[in-house]
Amino acid sequence: MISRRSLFGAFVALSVATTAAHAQTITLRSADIHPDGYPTVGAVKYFGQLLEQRTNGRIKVQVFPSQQLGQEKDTIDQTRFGVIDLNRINMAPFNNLIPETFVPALPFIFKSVVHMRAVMDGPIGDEILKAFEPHGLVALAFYDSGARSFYNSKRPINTPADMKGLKIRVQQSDLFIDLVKALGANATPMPAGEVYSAIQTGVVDGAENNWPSYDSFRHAEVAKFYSKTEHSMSPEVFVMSKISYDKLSPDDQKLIRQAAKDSVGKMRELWEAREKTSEAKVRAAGSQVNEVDKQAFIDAMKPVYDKYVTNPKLKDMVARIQATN
Ligand code: GTR
Repeated sequence: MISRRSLFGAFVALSVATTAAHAQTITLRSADIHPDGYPTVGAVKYFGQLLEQRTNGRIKVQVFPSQQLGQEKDTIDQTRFGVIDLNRINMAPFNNLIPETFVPALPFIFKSVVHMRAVMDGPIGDEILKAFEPHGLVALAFYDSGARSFYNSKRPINTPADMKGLKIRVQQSDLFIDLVKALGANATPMPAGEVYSAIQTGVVDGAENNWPSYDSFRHAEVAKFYSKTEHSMSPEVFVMSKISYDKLSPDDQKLIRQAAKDSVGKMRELWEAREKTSEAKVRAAGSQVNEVDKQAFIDAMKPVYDKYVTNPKLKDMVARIQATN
C-alpha cells in the first residue's frame, strides 16, 4: 500500500499542459482492473473519444487497464484523494462505504436485465449516483455487468445445500460475505487479481462472477463447474474524483457528464456481444454449466435482506425497485 502510494506520488492527476495548438490540454487518467479489449475498458475509451471530439482535442482520457493502478479497493482511495481522475469499478467495493450501493447488488433484486436497466436509468439510479458525492466521488454512469453466478472446482451446485462447506472468494463487501454465508458456504474476501491462484492452490474452492469475468480472469481453467445461480446483478459504476471534477469549468463538467451518459449504450453493445463470446468460449474449453433451483436460492437469501435493508430510506428504495416494471 505504502509503496503503491509513493509510486503514485510521481503521478500528478489531471495533468494540464499548455501547447501552441490548444490553450490548455487536460489529460484525465482512468483506472480499470480489466484488460484492454474488455467491455468496460472499451466503454471508457469511447467516453474519451467523445470528449476529445467534443472539445477539439482539449480534453483527453488515458485508460490504465489490467490493474496497472492497483486493485479496486486501493484505486477507490486514490480516486477520492484525486491521485486518479476516473475509475471504472464494480459497486461491491463501495458497499461498506456507501450504503445505497448495496441495493442494486442485493440478491435477486432485479427480475431481468430489462428491469435492472429500467431502475438504474431512472430516478433510483440517479439517487444512487448522488450518494457518492459526500465521499469525494462524482458518479457519472452505471455500466451493465450481467448476472453473477457461482463456480467452483469441486462440484455442480444445484441447490443451496450443495454450497455447504465450500470456500468461496467474494469481493471486499460485507454484503457479499453474508450472501455466501446465508448459503452455508465460507466466504473469503479478496481482490480480483488474487483469485486465480487462490483457486489453483486450493485456498478457495471457487468464486462468483459473470461470463466475461469468469473467462477473462481465466477462472474457467481452475474452476470448471459454473452453476447459473445468477444471484446478483451488481452493476459497474464509472466515477470521477471530486477533486479532479472541481478543477474543471462548469461547461467541461457538463461535457464529462454527457459523454459518460453517452457511453452507456456503447457499453451495453460491447457487453452483450462479450457475454455471448465468453460463454461460448468457456463451454468449448470444457466448463460444465448447469441450471439451478432458483427459488431455493431466492428463499435462502431472505436473511440478507433482513440484515441489510433496515432503515426506512433503503426499505423504500427496495420497495420502489420491486414496484418498477
Ligand atoms: C467483475 C467486475 C470487476 C470486479 C470483479 C470482481 O465482474 O467487473 O470490477 O468487481 O468482478 O469480482 O472483483
